[in-house]
Amino acid sequence: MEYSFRDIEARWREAWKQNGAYRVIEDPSKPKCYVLDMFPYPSGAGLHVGHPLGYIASDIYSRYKRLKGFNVLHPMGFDSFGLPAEQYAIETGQHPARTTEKNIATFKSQLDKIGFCYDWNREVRTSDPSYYKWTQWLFLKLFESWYNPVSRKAEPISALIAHFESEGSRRAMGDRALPIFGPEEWNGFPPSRQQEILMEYRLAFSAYGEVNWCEGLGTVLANDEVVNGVSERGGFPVEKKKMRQWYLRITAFAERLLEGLEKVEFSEAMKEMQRNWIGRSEGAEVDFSVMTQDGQKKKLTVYTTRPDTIFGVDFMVLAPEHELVASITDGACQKAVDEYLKYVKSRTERERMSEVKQVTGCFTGAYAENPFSGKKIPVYIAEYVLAGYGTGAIMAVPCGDQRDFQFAKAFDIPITNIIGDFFNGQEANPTKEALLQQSGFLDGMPMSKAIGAAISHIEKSGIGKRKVNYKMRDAGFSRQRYWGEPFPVIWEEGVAVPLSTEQLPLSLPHVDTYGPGPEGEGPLANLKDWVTVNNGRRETSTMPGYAGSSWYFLRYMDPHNESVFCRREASDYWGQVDVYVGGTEHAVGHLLYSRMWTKVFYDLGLIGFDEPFRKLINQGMIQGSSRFVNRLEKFMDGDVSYGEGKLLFISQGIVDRKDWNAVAAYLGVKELKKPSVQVSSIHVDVNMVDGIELDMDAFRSWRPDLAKAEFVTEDGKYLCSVETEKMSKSKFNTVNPDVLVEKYGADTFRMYEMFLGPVEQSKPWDSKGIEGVHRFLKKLWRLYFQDGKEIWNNEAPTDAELKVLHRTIRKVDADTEHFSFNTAVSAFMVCVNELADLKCNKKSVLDPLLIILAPYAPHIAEELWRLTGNTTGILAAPYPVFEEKYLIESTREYPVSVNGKLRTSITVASDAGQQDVEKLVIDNPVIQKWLEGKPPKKIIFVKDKMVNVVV
Ligand code: ANZ
Repeated sequence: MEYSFRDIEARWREAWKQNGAYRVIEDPSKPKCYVLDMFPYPSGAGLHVGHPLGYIASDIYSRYKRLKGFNVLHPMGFDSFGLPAEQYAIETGQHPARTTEKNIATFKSQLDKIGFCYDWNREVRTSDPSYYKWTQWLFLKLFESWYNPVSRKAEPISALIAHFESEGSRRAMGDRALPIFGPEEWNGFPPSRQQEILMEYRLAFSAYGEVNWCEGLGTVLANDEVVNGVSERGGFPVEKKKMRQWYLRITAFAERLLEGLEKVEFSEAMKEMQRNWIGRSEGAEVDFSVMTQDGQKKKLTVYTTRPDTIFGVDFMVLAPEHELVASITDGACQKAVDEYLKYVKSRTERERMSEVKQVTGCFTGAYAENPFSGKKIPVYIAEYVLAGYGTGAIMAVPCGDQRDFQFAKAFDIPITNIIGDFFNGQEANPTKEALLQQSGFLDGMPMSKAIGAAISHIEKSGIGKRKVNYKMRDAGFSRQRYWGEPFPVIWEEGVAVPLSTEQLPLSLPHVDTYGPGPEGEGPLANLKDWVTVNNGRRETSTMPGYAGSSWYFLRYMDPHNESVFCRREASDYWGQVDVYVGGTEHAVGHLLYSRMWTKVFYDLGLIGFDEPFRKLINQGMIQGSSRFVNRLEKFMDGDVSYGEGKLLFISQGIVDRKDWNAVAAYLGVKELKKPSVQVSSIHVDVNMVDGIELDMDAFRSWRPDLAKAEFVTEDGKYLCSVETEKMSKSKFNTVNPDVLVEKYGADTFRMYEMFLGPVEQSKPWDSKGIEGVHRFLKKLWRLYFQDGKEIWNNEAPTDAELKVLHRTIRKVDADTEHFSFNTAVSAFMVCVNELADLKCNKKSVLDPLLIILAPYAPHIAEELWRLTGNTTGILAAPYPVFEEKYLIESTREYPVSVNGKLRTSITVASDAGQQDVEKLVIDNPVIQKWLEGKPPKKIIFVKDKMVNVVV
């Protein structure tokens, strides 16, 4: 019997498929465990070795939990709507549905080769109408809900309507600035006005928002498609344009999203990223007053986290978009202000926030009055104040805030120092420790205390109020694209009317072109017949990528249900995802959205838990190890150029040493005087490099343009340079798992990926070590079969063998539970080496070893398990229980002294007592010599220490 892994693995995979080994059903008699991978976007490029890292980890954990008696849900599916498929369609004319289908088939075949225990019966695809029917349905749930600030819960919009009818708006507003009305007023509003007001409350709502409009491309662009104010593709100018958009009111959940972080096991770094994104800050809104050009006194409200610094305010800054700008600007300043506004329009929000080097702004000619000191202060506009944050206006304190300081310097504004020696005149000091000076009633107070005192004063005197702000914005939920879920709404005279459940799914209609609509809407706008319905027009945007991924973990629980998105009994049984494995790139997008959706569904009673993921494991990135060759661009000696027209590559060592003579020799240059050489470094496919040595023939046949390549080598070898980079097709550093699985088998591949290091760490890929792991599995095989002969047996184990086994069980059990898979792999290697040394071929020892190995190397484990006579699958076996007793040493060496002098040692059973020891001592030939035939006076036995014989 040989370890013919190809045959073994193919056979078992087929058998598992045939007998549905990975089918799971709800089974209340067993505890459940839900292990989930972030489902992939099926890109055209297929999987590289970086992708399966997390999948292997979760697969090991799933199998492990199964062996431990859990009913494990471990599904897989595809996040199959999205931009790349659409982009590809635009370029090639192929329908995204077709390319998506093809890509999924590739992904599945690649995944299957690695031997994952997915229940494919539960596969979901977000672009399937049977799936997005429920995405649309859940969207409508959000649309038909509002956030009640009193109960702090999402509630049906009907409850809000009832509330308006009986009480009016006050208690429903929270601290949002919304229209105030009483019940009579509400009841008197025309229906369209009522709908307008309800839209201000819905959790999925429509409003006018700014999009990146690119006239040149005739389309709306996502933020990351805009670089320095122009389109990434084509370099056309991009400007902000107001368009009707859908949003999710995630800001309503800011506080609960923060609180929820205390209940989940995410890494501290991950939690911090979410907290920063939510960006909670505590402070106050304060009203200053300002005169308009036509002589009216207006309130100018600022948001500040430092009301203690209010006596240090030297000027005010409004966001250029602030509504007061037009009415307060002085005639003399109008031209400058207009020009400045034009400049700001060309800037993205990101640029406005990040570029601090250059201070820009413009004086409006207006003055405001400080409500505390009565001081007159100039009002500016500047891009560093953002319209969308706080109130879009600030009180500027140059001694305490660096941006304000830079602005004051640039615009020559005198600076008031309220912090004494803490301010050095060279830069602002944001300290909270200084004792305040020149600060009226706050004088002498430490700043940290003054914050509270200032707020109390502000509230008491009616010039403002305490205020918590969040950086987070409501999430844009419209894309002017084709390949996404259509919105299940019809616009009837400006009112969004939802489709009924019976009308779902609203299928994505076929289009012939993927270009935008006439006003920059999505491609659906071009389908006149589809858009126009009886009483109105369909929404032509589609939902963003994160719509389908916000709830997919629920659909896996009940994937084929046609009457509900997920039966309550199913979600009650499976509950939260116990372990969620995926990359950190989804830290703030996907994870926050799915957390919000879960909270809404929980509030509405659709599910019974309000955090979707109990524990999150972020697998590290597998980086590519790129290889480069040096192409000769220019070889000059003085004015003479050599090697023109040649495609010449120079081995790395030669370039490193600047050994141009070697190149000269190759080019037939007799004597080199003043060489000047230029080479460029280009990526080569890592698959044709062994270590750093290039396979020159493979290189020549890589591409037709390289067929004539020549090489200046070192000792006949062409050596490449190496760099660690992101693994990507464009860098030619991807390694396809299929190739390694074909060469070494899935078990080796799985174990090797784990062996590379801790799952959560990023690390460069290197195929070299895979041989070692493969040898380990062969060695395991040789414990059973040698030279084609069976050598395993049914003999009873020895203490030493049991000790090796139980030490391994203890380590692998704990390591697997804690996701420390690399150390578990090492433990297996140590164990197999030790058993080989002990010549242990006993089924009684090897069986338990196979069980704990099965999560890691399922195929070989199953094969050996069956070959040694086990009749049921290894996944059904119980996980071996570690027993301490086998690790306890059964005997012990004792030093034996005679009258205090060390004479010999004896081996004593661990549980031996005084009498046993005395007998051993008296029988010992060395001691007998010292006794000279007489009985000893006394034998002193100190357990675990020593024996002393007194003669
Ligand atoms: C006076 C002051 C004095 C401030 C001082 C800071 C330091 P968070 O919420 O932590 O980011 N600010 C308020 N609204 C702004 C906007 N729309 N655009 C840009 N900046 C804005 O910080 C809030 C602080 O950022 C506020 O407190 C305000 O400046 C500024 F020594 O007010 B502060």
